[in-house]
Amino acid sequence: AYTYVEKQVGFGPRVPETEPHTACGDWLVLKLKSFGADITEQLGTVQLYDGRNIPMRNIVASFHPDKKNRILLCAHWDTRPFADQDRSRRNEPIDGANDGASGTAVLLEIARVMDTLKPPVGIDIILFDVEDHGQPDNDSAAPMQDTYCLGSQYWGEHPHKVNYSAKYGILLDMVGAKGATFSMEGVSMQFAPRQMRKIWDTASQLGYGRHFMYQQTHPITDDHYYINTLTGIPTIDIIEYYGATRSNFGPYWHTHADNMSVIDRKTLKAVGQTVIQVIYNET
Ligand code: AHN
Ligand code: ZN
Repeated sequence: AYTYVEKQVGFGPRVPETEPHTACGDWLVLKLKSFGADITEQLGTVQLYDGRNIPMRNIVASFHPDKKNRILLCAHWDTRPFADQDRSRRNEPIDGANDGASGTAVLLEIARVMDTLKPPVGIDIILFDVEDHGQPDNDSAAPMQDTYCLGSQYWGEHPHKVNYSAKYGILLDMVGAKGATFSMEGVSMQFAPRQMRKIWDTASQLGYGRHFMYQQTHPITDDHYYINTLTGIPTIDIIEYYGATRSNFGPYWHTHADNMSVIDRKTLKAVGQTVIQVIYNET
């Protein structure tokens, strides 16, 4: 998973409408195909907070599409085009090693494992685009709603398959930072409390209790919010979030410090191993 973070960061910031974004998207598709996935690319247009319409590319990788019993795993693969939480170079895009690349990398590694050992359920991996192009905190305009998560909003309104359904979903967001802890975030607890407990209990059993805290925190408007409200698939978010205030994420969040130096293999492993255990425990 660490090498998959490195590879994505190596393309440069994966900002929509840029060459690194296209190149990384092509690589993700190629890689997932090599692990035996059926790929559906969802191309659309979304409107940003500044009114501009831009192209969007969601990547759906399905394993054992014949199986009725399915689990949805997702992350965003785009990177934020600015560093609005930083003190310098605020208008430059970030590496997004943790915010974007980490969740995508863990899902790639899970896909690689599934190529070797067939899971007992069908799996759909969705890599959402244009998650992190939300209105910056220093914007002169009044704060607006629903400016993040444009790829997942698009998918929720136009699922890649008619009547698509899954038992539940797991979103990975900022799952690679050294010493990260994951709280029981409010939207996840509202829509999928049972799945939440099952996943946290599995992490504890595997010895990853230091990363998975049983403390409940405020709701966050992340991709899982739109999956829950638009499709009804109970979906949880494994996210490094410390509650209290809206922006209480890791100190690297939306700054240039979100680069390879914050990534720790141990955190990636704790999350990946937990999700793999949950999947293979399914019947
Ligand atoms: C907000 O910051 C409004 N929501 C969290 C979604 C997000 C941004 N996840 C990563 N970057
Ligand atoms: Zn972000």
